[in-house]
Amino acid sequence: MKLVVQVPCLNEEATLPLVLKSIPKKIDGIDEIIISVIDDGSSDRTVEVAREHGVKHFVKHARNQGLGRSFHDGVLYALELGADIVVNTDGDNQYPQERIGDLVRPIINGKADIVIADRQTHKIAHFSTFKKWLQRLGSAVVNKAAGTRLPDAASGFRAYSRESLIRLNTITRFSYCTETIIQAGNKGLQIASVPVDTNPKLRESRLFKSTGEHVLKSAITIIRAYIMYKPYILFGGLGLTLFVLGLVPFARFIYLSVQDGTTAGHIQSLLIGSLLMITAFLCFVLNVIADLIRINRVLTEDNLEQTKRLRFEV
Ligand SMILES: Nc1nc2c(ncn2[C@@H]2O[C@H](COP(=O)(O)OP(=O)(O)O)[C@@H](O)[C@H]2O)c(=O)[nH]1
Ligand SMILES: [Mg+2]
Repeated sequence: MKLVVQVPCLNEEATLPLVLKSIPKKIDGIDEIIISVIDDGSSDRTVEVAREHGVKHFVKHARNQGLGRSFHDGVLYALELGADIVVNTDGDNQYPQERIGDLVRPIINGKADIVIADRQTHKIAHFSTFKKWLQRLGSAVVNKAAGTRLPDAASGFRAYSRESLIRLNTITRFSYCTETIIQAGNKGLQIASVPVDTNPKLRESRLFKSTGEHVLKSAITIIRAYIMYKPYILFGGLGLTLFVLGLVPFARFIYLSVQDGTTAGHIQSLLIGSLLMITAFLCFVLNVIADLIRINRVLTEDNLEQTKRLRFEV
């Protein structure tokens, strides 16, 4: 079994040595461990530092492309190297690389396709109560969309089997974390969780400058995932709500018109009711279109899966 440990890096010269030194040299059940560094347009000495620490495999972006794209390119590179398992860890030494052996175990034993390290965010000292609560809420929403029960959906310390990587197609550019879970859940892949203790924080998150930005970007990713995988929940739910709301003014119009023996003075209700009904109808139409596009995407993804199998066959 070949394991590729990939480290996406944007200016990580200070912390990368700690990460590289703590990646195990030997893991039971793994014959070869390869480290690959994805340099996402770093302007510091990240690449030189990695070389000095023995890294031989690099994916390089001349310009910053974002973590999502870096993950995507790193995965294709690892598959080209013939990886059976790909572990992703961050360059800021947030995650305990010593635990990579435990992370890959369920995949080696055939018990999981993807393993996500649970950072046990409720125990992290530097997370505020609000951030911990957000973390829980975020994970709950992702689990709902994916049909999973994972404690920590935003963790970037993960192991993926070759099979899962052939089936996943990430499109988000800023982060792949929630997207891969929602896709994997909807494709029936088995996702396991392993509790880990995180290392002390060495620097602020660069992915999100503020909690507000984090919430907004995560919300957009999750809404998009719903539109992609469960359009009926969004459009169907909205359409049904508007339809029921539209019935109220209609009922009012009919009731008052019969009682007064004239429609005069009640046309406003009819108008509002019609408007709500038309909007509800539009939602149902959108639902049908989204579903048709979803069917198309399934076919395209099937195609991509076959292409990847041909390309990465070892
Ligand atoms: N490739 C790439 N990596 C990034 C970018 N921003 C952050 N990273 C890397 O992604 C990982 C996580 O970033 P970090 O700032 O620690 O965000 P956190 O996950 O919120 O702690 C680190 O290894 C960074 O080097 C980016 O724009 N591109
Ligand atoms: Mg970090």
